[in-house]
Amino acid sequence: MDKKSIVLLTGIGVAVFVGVLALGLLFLAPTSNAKPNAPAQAVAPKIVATQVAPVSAPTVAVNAPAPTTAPAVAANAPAPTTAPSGGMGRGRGMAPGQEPGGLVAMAADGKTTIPAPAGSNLAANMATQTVRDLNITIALTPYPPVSFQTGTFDVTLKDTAGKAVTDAQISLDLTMPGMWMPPSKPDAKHLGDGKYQASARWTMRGLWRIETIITRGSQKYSAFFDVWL
Ligand SMILES: [Cu+2]
Repeated sequence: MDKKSIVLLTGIGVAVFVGVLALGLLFLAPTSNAKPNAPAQAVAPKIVATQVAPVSAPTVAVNAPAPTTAPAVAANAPAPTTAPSGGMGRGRGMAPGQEPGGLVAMAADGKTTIPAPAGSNLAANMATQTVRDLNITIALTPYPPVSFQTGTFDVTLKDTAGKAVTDAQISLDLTMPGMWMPPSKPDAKHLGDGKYQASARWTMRGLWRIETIITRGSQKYSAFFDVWL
């Protein structure tokens, strides 16, 4: 055989090999997902929401697309009108797909929730904590927050005597404990009387951490709040 035919034969060999491989893949691929000839119903997206749904909330199998990027969150479940009154389970330890909301104040370790002070009777969209001589209260609107919508963050600052703190600079740092997210650090504007306001878009469902970064003179404060949406 001359060089030319060897090259030609090798070429054909490779082509046949690739062809067989492609064919194999073609047959294998559909079986791993769904049977191509199965009736349409069988192909219907099975949302595997490993979730103990509250009886009242309809188990909505949601927006099927893109299971590769989106976590299996059974979303858009209507918000409970009344939030659980206790600190139990609010925000912490909830599996994806469990009830939205659950705003809690978090300690700086990012793990310990700070229960609302006894008798404070805060609305569900509010949480509060004291860092040194500052009491920081946050209120989220709408509540529970809605993904892909802009949320409003109202921060109220008081000193330990209950007097409004009007001379602070506040910015927020919104992160997700579970993953890296593009930075979202809106500044808050002082509306007067120790009430500051910022807004930012919730770019994703899941557990969010809101850090309120407060500068007052030479003093710096950080207060964390977690919320599910
Ligand atoms: Cu995220």
